[in-house]
Amino acid sequence: MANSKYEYVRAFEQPDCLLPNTWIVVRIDGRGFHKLSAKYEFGKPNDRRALDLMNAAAVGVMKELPDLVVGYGVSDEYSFVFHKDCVLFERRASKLTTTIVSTFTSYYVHLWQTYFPSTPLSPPLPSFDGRAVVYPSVRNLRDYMSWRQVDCHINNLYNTTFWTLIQQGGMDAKDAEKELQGTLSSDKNEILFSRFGINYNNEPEIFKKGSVVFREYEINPLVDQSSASVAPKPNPQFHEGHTDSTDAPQKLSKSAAEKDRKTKAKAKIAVEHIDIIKDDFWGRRPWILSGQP
Ligand code: DGT
Ligand code: MG
Ligand code: MG
Ligand code: MG
Ligand code: MG
Repeated sequence: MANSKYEYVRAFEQPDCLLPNTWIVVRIDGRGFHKLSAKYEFGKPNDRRALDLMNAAAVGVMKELPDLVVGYGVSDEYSFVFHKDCVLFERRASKLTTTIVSTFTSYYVHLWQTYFPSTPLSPPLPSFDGRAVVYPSVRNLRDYMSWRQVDCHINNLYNTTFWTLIQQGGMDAKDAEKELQGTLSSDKNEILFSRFGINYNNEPEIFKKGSVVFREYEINPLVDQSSASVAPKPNPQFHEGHTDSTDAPQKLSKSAAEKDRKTKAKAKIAVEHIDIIKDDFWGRRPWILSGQP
């Protein structure tokens, strides 16, 4: 690019690179989805079509960004995790976040018709905000994921009971809210069961647990879960010079990186509604945290 007298303005651009060697989580959230869910008459408290659409958009994001290792979605939000060794866009927060937000939004709008064939979109169109947060350890990252899944459970139990009191119990919103004030989980389970014959455990997993998206390879049933889930094993494909005793970002040799890229591109993206709090999920899929297929 030719020099011009205007070029000095470039110095106004501030760097926003995220701390190296940390897990990057980009969480996006639907803007004004309270209103949007009313406009398109989403089922209450959960609309299966809306959740399936969120998941389909997340699969699109995972396909386009092979640096992502896992995602977790609930309600109108999705968290996407970049591996700690990721160097995409020099780890610039704004580039990572805006790329995810716009890719997700594009898929969401593009796929809308598939999930809501009889309700075409009209302005104001769906949009999402996003933020990037870094977590320095696997423990912190897993606690973040657990936090979102516990949130899903707490909100879903509340919302399920609230809407059952209204839809089947004939209460208005104010009375239902009053009824639930100060109740524990066990009280809500009891209300559902004794008054409405609903066993909360039998509610759909997608509502109770949210959705986790990840690249699927052959599952390993015999993995020692305690070690695999907390400390990913080093991969023999790594160039020499990388030793376990340093915390330097792991760098693949060129041929290994190419193979890695191909394997990731070919991998099926799985969407599951399972527990991600316990070790089992991570232990059986060591490639998620190791970042290597
Ligand atoms: P925001 O994020 O500050 O722009 O505002 P909202 O309205 O998006 O609020 P948020 O993100 O805290 O809460 C999500 C809203 O979306 C909440 O009002 C419930 C609604 N929503 C999400 N999924 C469903 C669904 O499956 N069914 C129904 N009926 N509503 C849903
Ligand atoms: Mg928000
Ligand atoms: Mg929202
Ligand atoms: Mg939300
Ligand atoms: Mg450009």
